[in-house]
Amino acid sequence: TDPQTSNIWTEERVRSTLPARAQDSHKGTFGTALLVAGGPDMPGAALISGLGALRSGVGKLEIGTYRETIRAIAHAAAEATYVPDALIHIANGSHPLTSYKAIACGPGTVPDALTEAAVGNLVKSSAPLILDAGALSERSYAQRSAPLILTPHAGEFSRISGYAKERIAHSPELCASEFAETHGLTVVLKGPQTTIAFPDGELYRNPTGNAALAKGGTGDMLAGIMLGMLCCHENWRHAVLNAVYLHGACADEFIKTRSPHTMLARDIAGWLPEVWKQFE
Ligand code: NPW
Ligand code: AMP
Ligand code: MG
Repeated sequence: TDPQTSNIWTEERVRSTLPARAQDSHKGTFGTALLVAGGPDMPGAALISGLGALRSGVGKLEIGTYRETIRAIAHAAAEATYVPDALIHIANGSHPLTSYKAIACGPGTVPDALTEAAVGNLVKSSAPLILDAGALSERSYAQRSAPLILTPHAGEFSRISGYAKERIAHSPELCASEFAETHGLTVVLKGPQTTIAFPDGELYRNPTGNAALAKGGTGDMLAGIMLGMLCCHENWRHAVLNAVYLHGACADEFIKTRSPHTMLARDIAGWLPEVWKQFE
């Protein structure tokens, strides 16, 4: 069993940490988020994560993706602006990263050399950075002052850590916190009970969510929600924890009246306004 004991991120903690949206604020108050997501074969991941971010407190959202993906999704995520061929421009250093409040990379991207090169430059930026899905790889992480947050499921976590899947299944909390402390980053180890391990050993278990989430696209949605939350929370740890909590709470709300078999990842963004309000 894990020597480390986790806290549960409770409803009370969510209530006390969700930010207000100040009456005198403007979009600049919340900043611009960059979401690098989607590929020719996976345009939906950019749309799903984009909707998650747009629903979660950003000031402005830029979606960095392929030109054909922009054409495919722009009508459905009309509030966002777009950075064409972002991976290429980030990888070769021609897209400036200095103005972003937070960055997420990975939903719907493939873990190839181009993504690796882009991630290498994203890690050098000074913004809080979420790496998910295709942006997750076995690599070393240069020291950075802003938070680095990895959001793997158990399969991805095994791939990036080298830990056996059996070990992760048996001791998820120990594995997540060991990796987080060793590499000085935050691990959101996703699963039926998501574990959140911060680099200083602080450890939480998320109590929300259900098997309606066991479906393609839900992780992409979480990455987007977390990106948006980083823009509206002052405390980045609260943003991470509240994103995981509310993502699961939306699925819990869904199955009160509908079959878990039928939920779409994008339904989470549909429920979020009502569910978030319940905790404000
Ligand atoms: P299994 O299934 O037990 O044999 P991959 P991915 C293992 C994008 N998407 N949860 C599992 O083993 C993503 O953003 C785009 C899940 C298998 O070997 C990524 O860019 C969508 N898997 C890309 O697709 C909608 C677990 O891990 C491997 C696991 C690939 O992402 C779908 C799966 O990992 C998707 O989100 C667990 N708890 N435990 C879109 N609409 O555009 C072990 N595994 O191969 O990285 O596949 O997660 O689907
Ligand atoms: P991904 O595998 O990246 O698409 O992410 C899947 C998302 O759904 C994560 O947030 C998981 O925690 C969540 N999830 C998947 N299966 C379950 C389940 N059986 N119960 C609760 N949450 C789940
Ligand atoms: Mg995923």
